[in-house]
Amino acid sequence: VEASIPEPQRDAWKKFQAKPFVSKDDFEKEVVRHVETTLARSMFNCDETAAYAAASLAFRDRLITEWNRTQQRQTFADTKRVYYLSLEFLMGRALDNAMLNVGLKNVAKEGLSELGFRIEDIINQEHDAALGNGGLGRLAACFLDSMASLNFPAWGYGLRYKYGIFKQEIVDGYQVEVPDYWLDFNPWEFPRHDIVVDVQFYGGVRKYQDEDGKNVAVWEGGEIVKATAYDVPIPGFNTPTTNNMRLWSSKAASGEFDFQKFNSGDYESSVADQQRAETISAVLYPNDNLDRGKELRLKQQYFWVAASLYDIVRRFKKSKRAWSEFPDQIAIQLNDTHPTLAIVELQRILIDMEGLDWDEAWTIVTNTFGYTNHTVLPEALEKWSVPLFQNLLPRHLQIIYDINMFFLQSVERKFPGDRDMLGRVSIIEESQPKMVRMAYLAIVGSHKVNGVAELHSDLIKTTIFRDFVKIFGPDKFTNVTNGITPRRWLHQANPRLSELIASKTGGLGFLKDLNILNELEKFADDKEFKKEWAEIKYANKVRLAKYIKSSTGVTVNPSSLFDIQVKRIHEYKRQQLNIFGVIHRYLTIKAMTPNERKKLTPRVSIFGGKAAPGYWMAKTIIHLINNVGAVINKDPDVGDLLKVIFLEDYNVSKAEIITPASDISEHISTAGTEASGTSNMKFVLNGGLIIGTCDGANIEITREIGENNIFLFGNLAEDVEDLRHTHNYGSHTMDTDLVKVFDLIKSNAFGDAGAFGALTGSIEDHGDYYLVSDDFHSYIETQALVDEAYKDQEEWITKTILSVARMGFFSSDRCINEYAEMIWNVEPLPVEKENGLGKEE
Ligand code: GPW
Repeated sequence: VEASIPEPQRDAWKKFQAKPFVSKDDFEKEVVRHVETTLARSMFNCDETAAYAAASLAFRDRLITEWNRTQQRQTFADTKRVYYLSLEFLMGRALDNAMLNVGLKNVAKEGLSELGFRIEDIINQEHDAALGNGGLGRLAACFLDSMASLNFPAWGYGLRYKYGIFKQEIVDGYQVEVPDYWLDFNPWEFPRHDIVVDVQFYGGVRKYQDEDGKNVAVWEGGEIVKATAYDVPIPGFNTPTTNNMRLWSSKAASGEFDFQKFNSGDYESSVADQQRAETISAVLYPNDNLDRGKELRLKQQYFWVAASLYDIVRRFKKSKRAWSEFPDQIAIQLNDTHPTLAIVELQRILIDMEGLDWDEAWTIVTNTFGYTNHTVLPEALEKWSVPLFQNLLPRHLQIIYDINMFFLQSVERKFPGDRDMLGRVSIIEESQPKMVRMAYLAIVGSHKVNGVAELHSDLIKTTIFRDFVKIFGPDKFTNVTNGITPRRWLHQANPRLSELIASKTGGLGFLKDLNILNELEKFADDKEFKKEWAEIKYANKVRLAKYIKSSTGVTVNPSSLFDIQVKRIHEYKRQQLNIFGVIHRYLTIKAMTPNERKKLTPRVSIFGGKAAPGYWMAKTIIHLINNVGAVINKDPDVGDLLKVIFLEDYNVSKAEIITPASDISEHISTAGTEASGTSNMKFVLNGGLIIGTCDGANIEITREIGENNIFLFGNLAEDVEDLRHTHNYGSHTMDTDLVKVFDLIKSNAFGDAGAFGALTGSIEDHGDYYLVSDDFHSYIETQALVDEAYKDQEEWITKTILSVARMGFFSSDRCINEYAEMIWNVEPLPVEKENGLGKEE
């Protein structure tokens, strides 16, 4: 059905087209209208929740108007688009971001104030959109911000989980998980009940030859689940471009429960189908850097990939272009291996549904996809059992076997007789049961593979994907070092710092061209500037201290050195090294005379992060941190010299308060294990220094800001293998200071030591895989250097200014431009400034 309005009537449409508000009065009018109509309330019962809802709806309407125009513009221009497929989008809050990106926060602030509200209180009403675990999901969110801000025609595709990452509560020092039901009221999504895609599962494949002797495969039977689109507008910063994030929600094909069964009294099974279908998009898997191989997860992956590809292909077909032009019009980026089935699904669409031959289809497929790898940890590399696959996606498994056969034939031609090589690179692992190696499938089906920091991209080429470099040549493998959006992580999280920088660099231009920060170098020794700089840091620490007081009851002195480690809890990230270091500091303080203590630098050690619910060792680390805090925080010998804080439920909105308040932050993974890290970038950009290992992006941060401005310690990635070998087959001698720390733990100083036996044992008795003991001495010594350096505040402040000035490289805008040029081959779609775009300075 033609839904387009005929020419003669279009003038009426144009005349009455929605006009986005610009002025304070128009904003207030919209808020009052939403309170009184959409929300059916009035000035007599408008609480902060209602005011948040109305303000958000006012901004959402505005974004949707720009979203519509952006989509029309992009469709009309008909240039190449990017689709970013990610199972996680860790967006955080939308209102503050929307206000800042469209340049109307001050307008909203005054408007809300006239209506009787403080903007901070309204912003704080919002529930985080937490559809992700950690770095990988937040990277996807930063990328969406950059793609919109740079005017790239780009969509994100993901799943609309009913429950995002769980909320963490700490009860008696233990992590307790509480479901995160966030959709109660979500003004930022736009249900598209007209965009529904059928997704098939299970069933079987019937093969036959048609009249022309062509092999035909039909995937039939099984069950159908419906995918409904929910669109979330993504506003660019200071540009009308408003891109789209499309999230799919699952429903039973019938849409309703089975009335037949219901009427015959079979209540339970009448809703069972419906529930089973809705389960697909019900909950985000809470594992970070871990693959558990669960069937429901594979179902999520196919559901999301099939709906997204159907949508992408449908849009392409409207253009009536030849299939061979598909990769000229479309780039699809795979955020890790989670969407790798898209490769198989596109091949299936092209050969089974559209009738292309294999080779023609495969050329299109491989030219369309790019694959980003985010880890070398073996336990995180996805593998699916063949029997499970066979049952759920029988046709896809056949296609994978064909892809593998053609691939292995090409390897055989290149390396005749090398049977070992064939076994090593086969997409099918010949184990019991056989497994599909998703990373290998992603490599074979993409034209580019990238890692996320230089060290990591080198490591994948020399370790896990070595053979593939030999097979495809080195040019297929590249690096795109991660970045962060300075809009959220500087302008939004640290408004005062942003304002100061703007005042010295000629406005907010640095938020779109972060290299402008360079101009700050000339203020690194400027007395006045340093004073303002230090005041802002102090104010941010006061803000965090207040938050610590209100959430934990512990009073911390904002003049202390704030030492922060916030990230998912994982043995490889080594929060255990940090807490053992804290215990060592405690022992040192206890052994000192009161006079000696006076020379110490007071420190607050702040931790935050979630453990995967099934990850016992990570939960043990949380337990230890809390118990150590409980003892130290009330020890009168220690007082303000040391406080230990565990902040509950670390998430994006809390990161916005925590990040600007660090003096030092910890990025201390075992060398070679953290692919990149991105919070390292956030902390430095906010005027904090870091202590870190030579791992991930720490190395490039050092190169950019200078080695005098970072505290590096520990063994290098190239030495890890040998050290592990020595632990297991040579002699394993424990660091003597660490032994003292363990002795204190074992004396039940922090509660029943039995609770921590597995943790200390993993280091003393079970090979110390993460090199905690090997790096302990170097860590302690380097922390002592931090204490010393902090005493010279003048020098410290200069270091932080120089560091910020040199962080331009780590903007996610730089990152997106690299993807666009090296991998996607797409160009931005320039826009003229249109009506309604305020630019606040
Ligand atoms: F295992 N990352 C993450 F590679 O946050 F899939 N979750 C994950 O499951 C994985 C990676 C995966 C992180 C990396 O650990 C971090 O080093 C990196 O900065 C981030 O992805 C973004 O690239």
